[in-house]
Amino acid sequence: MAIAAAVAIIGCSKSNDDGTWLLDGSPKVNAEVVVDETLDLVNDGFMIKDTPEGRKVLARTEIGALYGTYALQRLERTGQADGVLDIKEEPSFERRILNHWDNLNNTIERGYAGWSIWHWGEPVPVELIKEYARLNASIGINGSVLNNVNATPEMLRRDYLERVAEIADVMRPYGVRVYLSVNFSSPAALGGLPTSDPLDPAVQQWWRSKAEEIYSLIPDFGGFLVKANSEGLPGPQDFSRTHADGANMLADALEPYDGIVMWRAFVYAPNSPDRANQAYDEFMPLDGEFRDNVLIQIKNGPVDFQPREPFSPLFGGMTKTAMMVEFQITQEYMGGSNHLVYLSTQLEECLDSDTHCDNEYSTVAEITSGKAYPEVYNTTAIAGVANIGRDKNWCGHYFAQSSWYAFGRLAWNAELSSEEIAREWLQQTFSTEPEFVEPVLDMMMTSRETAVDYMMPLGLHHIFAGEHHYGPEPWYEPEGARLDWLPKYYHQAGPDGIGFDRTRSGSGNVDQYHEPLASMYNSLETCPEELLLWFHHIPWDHRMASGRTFWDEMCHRYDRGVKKVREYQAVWDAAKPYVDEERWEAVRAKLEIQESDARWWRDACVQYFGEFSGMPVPADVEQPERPLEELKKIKLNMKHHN
Ligand code: GCV
Repeated sequence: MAIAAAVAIIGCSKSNDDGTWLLDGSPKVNAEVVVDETLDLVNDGFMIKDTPEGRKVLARTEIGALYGTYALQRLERTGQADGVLDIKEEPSFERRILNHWDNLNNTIERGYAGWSIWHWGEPVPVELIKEYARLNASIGINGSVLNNVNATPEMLRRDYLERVAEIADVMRPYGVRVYLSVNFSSPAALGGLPTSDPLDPAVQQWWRSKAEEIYSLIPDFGGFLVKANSEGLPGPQDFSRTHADGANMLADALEPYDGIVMWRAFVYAPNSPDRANQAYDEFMPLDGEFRDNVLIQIKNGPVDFQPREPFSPLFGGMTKTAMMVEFQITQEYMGGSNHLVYLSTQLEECLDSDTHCDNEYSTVAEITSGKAYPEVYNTTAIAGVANIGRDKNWCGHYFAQSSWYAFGRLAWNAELSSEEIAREWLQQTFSTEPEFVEPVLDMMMTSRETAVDYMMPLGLHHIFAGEHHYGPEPWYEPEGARLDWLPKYYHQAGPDGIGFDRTRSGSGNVDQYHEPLASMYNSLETCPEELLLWFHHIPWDHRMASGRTFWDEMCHRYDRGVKKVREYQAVWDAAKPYVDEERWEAVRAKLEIQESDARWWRDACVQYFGEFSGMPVPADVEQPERPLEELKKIKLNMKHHN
């Protein structure tokens, strides 16, 4: 297999007027590339060395050589290649995977950048997919789940599999393997069997034959991603079997081909007293019961990709089962492709979280990269829900590319800092001028906290509009709705205060964490302020570290968020000389929307919650512009389920 010749870096992508991409063509690195299978390198690692014979990129595999070439190019472009280089890099996670929530009709669930790049039902867009694969290779991403976890059984139909094989052929030279999401009732729905019971021999045989068929078409097929018994999707529990029964049956079918099963822990039953408790409650009893080629794919937080959540307690809990983190790069809960939110700091916060499990290696990154329990991890993986579509700039917002980029970089090296990732992205994308880089870097680095402030400060969560998860609707309560899909389930606002009591006198969720976290979260005195309403129900007049009452503090945070977006607008205005007109104007226009949305959030939330607190918006913050009744009438046309 030839190494893919062209080198491009996500940051260098730039659209022209007819919607095609001007990608930087060939590698401009000045080095000899050597592939040597005897080198002491893990996986697709590489070395960059200055030797008496000149600069060399050394790798054990061709893909490793490709990664090394991209890495050198990055160093050159960011002005870091001038000294003597002696670099060795090996990936933190073996499988670095994008999850596309793309449907076979080319829509994308929670996608904000246009239709699916796979162009289902149309000729395979070879050049587009090559570019996509090349961008991924430039940051080390080596897997794509092509279809939505809300998977239709049709995905496994022969004609679609042939199509998947064509896509796999295009991506293979760039080291990107394909995976598929599967629907658990495929044997019945697609295969015509009377059941999809995982313990039924005919069902097991159906999956074995399907695996054989897939591997005959795609010899390096990665494996299955499964959402089962979650949000109405079928699963083993429909047959009174466990998640382990279901996952293991699929794992056995894939095992002869080294395929893996990524079994999601995103499960929650309607009307449970605390949704945050459920994944842990369901999966902990199954710890150790999964096959070696199963990984439990767990969202970073226990509920659902909220602007801020604590890490999922499962990461510290399971010691006999391989786990992987799932992040959401698409901004379902952070302004779609309209808001500038650099997600790297959120990813880093989770990866660096110390679970305090009983092991020398206890952070989420250390556990899921297999350091803590190496005997349990046959392979390691990390996933990000893609924010990619057919839009000219791939992600709908030029800065949303930075989150895709950061996911890849952190998946490759979980120890990188968000700041160095942002800096290199800016330098490659826009300009290396410090007058540009430093203020824009600061904007990126604070952007997630800013979004938390103007949407859900101090541990608030899931108070989104029921229909679209874009704007605020803390009052949303249609008749007959499922309780845990209502904002009030999460904010619990009343005259006595606000917040979800997950302490020992509430849902007890704190005890899913190891000490000292459990007691720290449990106590109002020691719970970090940014998670206060996640763990506590707080009286409105509770005194905060700032000396303000809780109510005043909350209003200040909302207002701070709005003001910060205005600062970003000024930063971007000053950045004009360094950015081409098209991209500058596109980002400017999006910041204008973001500022208006931030006001919408602030004004809706302070007025709505003010009805419970009975307290006025403090005089030293900007007063709401539009009355609550007017804001309640806003209905966006962005339909999708829950
Ligand atoms: C793909 C949330 C989203 C759903 C998504 C689900 C999941 O509930 O709103 O769109 O479904 O998470 O991760 O499975």
